[in-house]
Amino acid sequence: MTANINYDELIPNNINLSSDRRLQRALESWHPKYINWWKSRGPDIYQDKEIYLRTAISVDKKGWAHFDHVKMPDYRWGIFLAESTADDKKINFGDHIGEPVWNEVPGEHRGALRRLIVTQGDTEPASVEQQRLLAMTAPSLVDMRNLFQVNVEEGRHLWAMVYLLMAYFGRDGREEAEELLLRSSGDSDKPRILGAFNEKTPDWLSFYMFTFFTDRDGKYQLASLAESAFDPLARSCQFMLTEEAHHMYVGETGVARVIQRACELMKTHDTDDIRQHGGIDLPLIQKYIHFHFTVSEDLFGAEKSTNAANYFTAGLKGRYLESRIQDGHKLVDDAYSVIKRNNGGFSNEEVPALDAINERLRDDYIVDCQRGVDRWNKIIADNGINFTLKLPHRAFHRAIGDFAGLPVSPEGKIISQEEYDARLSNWLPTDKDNEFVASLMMQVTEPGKFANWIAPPRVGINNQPTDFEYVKL
Ligand code: BYC
Ligand code: FE
Ligand code: FE
Repeated sequence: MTANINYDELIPNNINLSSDRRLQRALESWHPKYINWWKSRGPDIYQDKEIYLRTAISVDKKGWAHFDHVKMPDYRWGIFLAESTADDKKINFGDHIGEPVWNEVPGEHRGALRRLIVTQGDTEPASVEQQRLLAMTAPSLVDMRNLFQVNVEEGRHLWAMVYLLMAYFGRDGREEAEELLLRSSGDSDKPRILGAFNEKTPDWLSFYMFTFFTDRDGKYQLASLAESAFDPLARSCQFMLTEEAHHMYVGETGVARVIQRACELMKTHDTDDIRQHGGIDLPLIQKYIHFHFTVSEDLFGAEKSTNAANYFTAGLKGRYLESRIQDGHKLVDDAYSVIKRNNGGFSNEEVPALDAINERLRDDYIVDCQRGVDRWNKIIADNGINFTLKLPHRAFHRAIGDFAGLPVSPEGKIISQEEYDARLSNWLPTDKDNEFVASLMMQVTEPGKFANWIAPPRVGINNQPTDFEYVKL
């Protein structure tokens, strides 16, 4: 394993793949199936166009990226693990704390690890499928390029999980690798595993919200898996996290630019009703936040989870930044405060910390989301406009866990089902809202030009100007 990536082979890697003929053959036989999947269920158009993409050339913290125009099917998907931090790396939580990390899968944890890796792997191609049609309505070339960059990297994240399955799970692993290409986002027979990955991403506001909120679940899940005692999983996830940062950046700046444009239109036309001027109004942005935040919250699982407790105790999946937490890292006698339903309202309750692993990660996630929302609100305030975007109460619009199906307002009030149903169209995008957003989605392909509903980005990609030819059409 080296920092530099070998590009001389069909599958670029830093794992010395050519020395393991069996694994190399397994991956090489999966490769054409992957390309097939990419061509039939990846980006719908522009597969033959040159896109200004970033490719990993090293797993070093600095200078790992190389930028060039490439056609997407020629993108070098490969297998990159972060370098080992120490020769004598130790497990840092759970029952096995202090023991050396594993380079093989212990028999007793095989099923659980496989399940975690498959669940993680399943989300990656799912998101590519969800975003398949977006290029057709890209608001600019730089946005189209960002979409494709996210797509090829999610494809690579699938490779990362498929590598683990094939290298460490034998025949079962090879079967799971096939299944990852057979399940399909939104399919009624063979859907993707987790709820959010079967939703539609029909327009660019949804895309930015998805990359802000749902890719951020990716950040927190990957960070937890990066703590794993199973070291190949930990190091795969560490490198994936470096790519994840860009996806969330695309989401945060995308929403920020929609907000900026909304504010400009409000000021120019001296009205809140900017739909007539082709802008996306702030209340509609709020509705999109409600939707994408809540389906992403569900991705953390139930508030109390014995699955999560077992993963932690076994050392398979840790907490966010586990080694920075000041405690014994075993949690056997610890408590954690969890929000519960209580007489028509909510209150906090101490529960065994081991059972609350999912909830704790969701807490970390919500804090991170709020920081982004604060930065969006600063744009509104800087424009002199009196409006505040908010994250809804965590019991609002949930489908997983204690609050699933509970009629709760975004402010956190439990209301009657009738009132909830009557008011839902004020809180979540309606068909009419979606149609309106869809009506704005018109492709803009002239370099340096942007659709009317979104402000240009402040900076281009890799220090290129915003009118650079990011996609050669
Ligand atoms: N939808 O005990 P619980 C990313 C099921 S995103 C459907 O709480 P657990 C990316 C659950 O399976 C990161 N079902 O579950 C982002 C369980 O079923 P069983 C993805 C759900 O296992 C953007 C039952 O409910 N990575 O990378 O503790 C673009 C009880 O739940 C859902 C991972 O998720 C749901 N939302 O927690 C591209 C990491 N939630 O056992 C990529 C790996 C729960 O009763 N996965 N269920 O049949 C995990 O760590 C865990 O599977 C979960 C669930 C945290 C997801
Ligand atoms: Fe990913
Ligand atoms: Fe991502």
